[in-house]
Amino acid sequence: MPRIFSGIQPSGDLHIGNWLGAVQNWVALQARNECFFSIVDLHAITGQHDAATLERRTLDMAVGLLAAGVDPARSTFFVQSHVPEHAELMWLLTSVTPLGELERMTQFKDKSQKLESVPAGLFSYPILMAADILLYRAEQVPVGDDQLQHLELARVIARRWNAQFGGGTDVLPEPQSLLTPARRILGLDGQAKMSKSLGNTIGVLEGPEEVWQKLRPAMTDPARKTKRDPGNPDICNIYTLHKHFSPPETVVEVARKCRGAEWGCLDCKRVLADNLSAALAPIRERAASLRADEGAVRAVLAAGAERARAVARVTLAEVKARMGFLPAAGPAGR
Ligand code: AQP
Repeated sequence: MPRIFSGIQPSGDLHIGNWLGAVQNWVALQARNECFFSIVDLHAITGQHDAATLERRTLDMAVGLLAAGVDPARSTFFVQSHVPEHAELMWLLTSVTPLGELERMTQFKDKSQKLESVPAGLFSYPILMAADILLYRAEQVPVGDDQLQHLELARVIARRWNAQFGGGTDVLPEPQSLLTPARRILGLDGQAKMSKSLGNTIGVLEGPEEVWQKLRPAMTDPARKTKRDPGNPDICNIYTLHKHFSPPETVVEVARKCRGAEWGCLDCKRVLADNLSAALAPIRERAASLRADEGAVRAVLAAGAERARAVARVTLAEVKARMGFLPAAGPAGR
């Protein structure tokens, strides 16, 4: 079976952009692939890191993903920092990562612009992402649009490492991306990518009232000033979300009533709020029962880390051997 790796940061609540762009795909891929899914907490400290909330957010992310359908019986599901080989491989890969490539990363440019002091971790984030993938020799990586450039860098790193140390073989295979049709979901501002750190999200586990309170002020067609003006659904993010959450006949009705000014934006949002809440209701219900037994969630993550480590140790040992390190003898070598 093809091997897949994908990760998500516990930098905030699981949102519908993550769900449509990545997690729904993860769930579908489990049936016919060997999947490794990780909550990448080491990545989360490259942004606004709050030590007081990291543990809670990591557990909440685990609950959200399990509730969304990640199945630990079929997939290896774990927390990145529980597998120390990720950080070690990252360091080894820094030796083949071109500085110029890191400087080109648009996510680094965007995020660093907003900071007074830029942590080095934000700059080297793509090397850790490459290590995450290459540690499991994953062939495919389901991602949204935003991660494509990082994935391309992971391919460059694999290529350079293989050329230098692979001895004529692709010890670290070059990973391919797997995109969903929802590769870039916009936030409630209708402009930026829906992003945990931008506060423009709808959480997968939010209840109907919270969803409605967030959708009510959300951006629509900016040219539509009053209910009596005809709108243009093609430039309206609410209409895009209808395409993901409403049945096809409703999508057609929304477009017609928007263009004909039969519905105001609030009417249209009300229908979306109901459909979106209904689609996510089974996930919310499963999350509530998972929350009631947090010990079981921690146990799932512990078992996943064991399985992940068994694979990670083998790759790391081969990488170190090929890079010429003296193998550790005694307990340190086990
Ligand atoms: N808006 C989005 N549309 C489609 N896909 C998205 N993804 C994230 N946002 C969207 C995909 O979700 C997966 C997990 O993302 P992540 O949390 O690891 O990193 P991210 O892309 O940086 O997500 P956020 O929400 O924007 O987090 P912050 O604000 O902390 O950086 C990835 O596959 C991603 O492509």
